Amino acid sequence: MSVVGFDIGNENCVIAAAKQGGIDVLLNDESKRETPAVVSFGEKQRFLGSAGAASATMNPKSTISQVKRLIGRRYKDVREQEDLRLLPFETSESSNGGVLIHLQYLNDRWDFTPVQILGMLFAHLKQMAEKNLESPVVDCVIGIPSYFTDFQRRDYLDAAFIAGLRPLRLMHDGTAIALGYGMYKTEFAKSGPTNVVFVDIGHCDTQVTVAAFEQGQMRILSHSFDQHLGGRDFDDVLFKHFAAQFKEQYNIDVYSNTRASIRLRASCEKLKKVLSANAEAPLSIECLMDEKDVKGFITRQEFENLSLELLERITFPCCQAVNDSGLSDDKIYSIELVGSGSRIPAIMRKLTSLFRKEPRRTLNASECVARGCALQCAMLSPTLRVRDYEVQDSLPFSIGVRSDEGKNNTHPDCLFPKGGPFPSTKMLTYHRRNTFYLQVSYETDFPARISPIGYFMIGPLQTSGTELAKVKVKVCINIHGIFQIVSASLQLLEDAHSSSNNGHLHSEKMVANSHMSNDAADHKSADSSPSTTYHADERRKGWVRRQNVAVSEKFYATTTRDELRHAQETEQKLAYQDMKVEQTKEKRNTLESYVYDARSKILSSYRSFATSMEKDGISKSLQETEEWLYEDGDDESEEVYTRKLEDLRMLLDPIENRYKDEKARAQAIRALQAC
Ligand code: ATP
Ligand code: K
Ligand code: MG
Repeated sequence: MSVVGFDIGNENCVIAAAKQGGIDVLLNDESKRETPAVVSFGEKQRFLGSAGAASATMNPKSTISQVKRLIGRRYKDVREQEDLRLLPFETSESSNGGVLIHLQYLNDRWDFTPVQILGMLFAHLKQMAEKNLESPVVDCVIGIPSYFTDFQRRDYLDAAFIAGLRPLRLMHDGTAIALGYGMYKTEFAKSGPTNVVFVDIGHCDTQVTVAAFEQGQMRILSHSFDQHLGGRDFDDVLFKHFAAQFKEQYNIDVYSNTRASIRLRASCEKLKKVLSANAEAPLSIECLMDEKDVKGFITRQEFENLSLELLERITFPCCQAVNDSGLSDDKIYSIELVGSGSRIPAIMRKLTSLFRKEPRRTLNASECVARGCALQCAMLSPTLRVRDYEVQDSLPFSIGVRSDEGKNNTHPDCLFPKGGPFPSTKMLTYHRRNTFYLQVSYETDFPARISPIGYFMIGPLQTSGTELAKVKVKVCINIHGIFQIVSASLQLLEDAHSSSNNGHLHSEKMVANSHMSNDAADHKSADSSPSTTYHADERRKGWVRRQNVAVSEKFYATTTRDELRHAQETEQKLAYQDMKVEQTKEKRNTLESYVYDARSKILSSYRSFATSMEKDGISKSLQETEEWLYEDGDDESEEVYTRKLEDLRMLLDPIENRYKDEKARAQAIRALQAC
């Protein structure tokens, strides 16, 4: 079983695999280290990753990109609407308030959730990794932005499940980067913590993480981010600039034309990259709109002037992260800049003036998230031995638990404060007569719009109904950063006589839900079933009867078990269709090469083994097949190609046999003569 890390970007995905000797980044079919995060629906099959990227301009309505932006988001959210406006495919609000993607495929109308599309991308990456590593890939660690909410994290697990992956951890991108950076740096061992700021600028977002490295361990001190600031926004600055210019100069409105918009945006992205290495760059697009060729030109200086506001905004999450870490400037050892969006030279300058220190680029800017994830996977997986190293992450948000009777708590509302370590478990105590409810939500202003996380029903309680019973609820923020109720139990004090008849005495033991389980199939927790254990309460000279209480959970807008199973079936069907189409293409190619091969053999090696009548017949058949392949037979079923091939073989096989017999005879004679 292989051990891999996935970085799913808005633009690019990277897969890294841990091996005994170190970490390798895997190559895709085009021998590239980065794979576009694209799922495209062709006429008969899907094109995933690199194969799909080319379709973005050809087939914009059926090409899904930036699916990460749609995961776990509310359709009606203003920022979501802004994102959707940039995407050319059709969407609507799903029944649970999320996004639904509509497209035409295989003569049908399909509705896909972002989770399903992400599942397709995962399945593609899984397949790629398996092909590369020549072994199954199931266990993995997947990078996620630190700003991901509970829903988004659950959605990621669901998508991975659809693809048949089992994430051992969803890991904050910044934490993965820090791990890859610090784990093998022995110079950090000696003299107290070494504090490093990691700035990751991707396609759509900017994330800043502060980490403290010590001997054998690292601690994350803070995470900060701007969810809406990345390379894409710099493309947009250029896009707006040229859209206005072309309106003036050529009298075309690219905003009114989807295809023209996509093409101009893609050209602006290229232009931006050119400006990272050159002081000026030309833009030229043939037949952009209304049959007009357009030309433009911009200097790096102009581009930087247009980007002033964006450059300024990069400083905010940096200041926030340093603030939250509680470190003074002199305690920061270095600033590491990663993410391909950070390759704009002005960003380096801006950060240098902010930190009064030039950021370094020690890490591979595009691969460090995947590498860190692979390393974490190796640490969590039993298949590889890795040195002991402790990773302590920090919560990006405060999470609170409120019960329906607010006052009756023995704990603060904000149970898991921002900046606190996780994974983390807490025991809560409630005094109740019967079923009660817990409301779990984010306590911070952000993400206020999606502040509720879930709603939990604890009960029924098997009590007399008149007395208050003590209920202990064990809750946690698990390794994925997801809130869970691990168990709930009722504590009843009984005198020694009544319960000693019951016989079994257990030490404190609870039947936990499958929450902490790593089994992908189990990641949707089932409601717990009640069961009873006892333990001695020495102090009170009696027995505490401990009875497990059922917990049922209701999350806002999540995929249900049934939906997930259905999504998995759909994925298998679609994957089967893709495979069939690929096989058909292969059969067609086999037939085509057979025709060429046979023709040349008939003219050369088989020449003297066939009568001229046979030769004429075969040549005619080959000619016919070739013509058929380019006309009526261009798009036939696998079975038809197979049959055609067999027909040709029937004609050719007798001649091939004669040829082989003759060869064998000649060889035997040679062998005899040699004795
Ligand atoms: P995200 O982290 O937002 O999910 P991602 O991980 O796919 O996205 P990256 O691959 O880190 O993002 O960065 C992609 C961005 O980097 C794109 O906007 C791309 O245009 C930009 N980029 C790539 N090369 C350069 C360059 N040489 N100069 C400027 N920008 C570049
Ligand atoms: K990436
Ligand atoms: Mg990224």
